[in-house]
Amino acid sequence: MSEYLSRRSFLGGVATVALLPLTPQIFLDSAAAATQTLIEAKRIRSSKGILNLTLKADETMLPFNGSKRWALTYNGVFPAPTLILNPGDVLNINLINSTSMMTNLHTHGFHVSPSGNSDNPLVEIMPGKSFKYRIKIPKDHPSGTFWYHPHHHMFVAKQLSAGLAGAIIIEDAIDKQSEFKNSSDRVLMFADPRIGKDSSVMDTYMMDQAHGRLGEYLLLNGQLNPQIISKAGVTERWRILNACSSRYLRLKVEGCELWLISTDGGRLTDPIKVGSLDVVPGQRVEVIVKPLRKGAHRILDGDETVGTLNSSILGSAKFAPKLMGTIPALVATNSRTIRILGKGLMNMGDGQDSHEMLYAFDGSEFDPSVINQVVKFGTTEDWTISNESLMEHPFHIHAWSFLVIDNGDGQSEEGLRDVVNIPPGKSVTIRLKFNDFKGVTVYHCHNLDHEDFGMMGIVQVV
Ligand SMILES: [Cu+2]
Repeated sequence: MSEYLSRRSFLGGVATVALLPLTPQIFLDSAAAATQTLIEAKRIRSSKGILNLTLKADETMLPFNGSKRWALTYNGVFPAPTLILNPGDVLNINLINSTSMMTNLHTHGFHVSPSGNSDNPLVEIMPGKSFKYRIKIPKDHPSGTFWYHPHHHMFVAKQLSAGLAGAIIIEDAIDKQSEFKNSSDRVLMFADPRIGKDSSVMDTYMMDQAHGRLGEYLLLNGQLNPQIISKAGVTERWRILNACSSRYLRLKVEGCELWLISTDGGRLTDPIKVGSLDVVPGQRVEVIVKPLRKGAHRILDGDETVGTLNSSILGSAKFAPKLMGTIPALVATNSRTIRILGKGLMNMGDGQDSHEMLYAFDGSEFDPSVINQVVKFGTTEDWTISNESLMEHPFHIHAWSFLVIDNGDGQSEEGLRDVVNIPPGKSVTIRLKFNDFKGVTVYHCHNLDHEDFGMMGIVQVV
């Protein structure tokens, strides 16, 4: 807990004054903001095992708080459409790049091939060009909340924070059971875009990137402090996604019980009651929200109100599903250590930061021609990521989710993850089974400015 709080106070205090703003402010009309009802992204469902979709990445002026703000979007909206798929489906996406930068697409959390025109982070789509993705989802793929966003090295933080992101839901038979089916099933995408009238919102400078860029406001589905209105007899089921480039979230809902039912990689075996939700950049959690009284309940990130739940019902709404999920029991036969060297940022306490400029794993910045880790297909490995720096880094690997064996405090964590926080001065051990796919993919820091600096490596499964 202390690491999150220290980072929050660190970023929320001295540092942000120096970092913001870079662009002309849009002044906020809080009265107007308070009356907005949450808008959820359009849902596009697969049919007969296929979902065909064209996504156009382009510059867009989005409505914001009675005015407009500049953004990059897929198909002119933020959040981009939510895609609903079943295990065994094929997802065909024709991505048209109408931006002025190179881009590509990552299906974050998917256990699919990382090669060819599947979830390949090394694809390059030049401005004005398009690329046809074909992503085959295995028949035994877990149900869960995943997402899509660009992944071109050196452009990830600016493109994501400017607005290129959408959710993906994989549904299985259990989602169609009444307990899950009779729920609100909302996607809540948290993002903190910088607010301005032109593309200068993407401008940054070295210290800004060293911290990881933050936006002025934490928005919920692109809205400032929206309200969620619950319906009588409908369980509030929230799929929470941290789509911020760098911001760590600690979420609570006043006057409500929170029951965690899924982490990044799928459902838990049983719901777990939690007091708050730590969601680091890139992570997802799925929760059941049970109000303990009728009326308005503030949704908080730390002490800040980011939305409201208006409930006409009490928490007596039952949620006791017969089936949840299965967490694999894995035994590792090999282990390796990846080191985060260099001190990173140091708060000198006088408003100044000292900075050791090394954002890399094992001291080597990302080089697309270098294979950093070679793993034997079918094996299960323990990876220990040791953080010798003074900063937190959210560690992410593509294509394979993992168990957290040691979270840095000697404790394991529930559920499957594909992003895990590595606290400063700690070592975190994750367990991964490299099954189903061979090929090359990446692991990286999901503070995306760090990734763009070179905090990324290549793993090859042979
Ligand atoms: Cu990092």
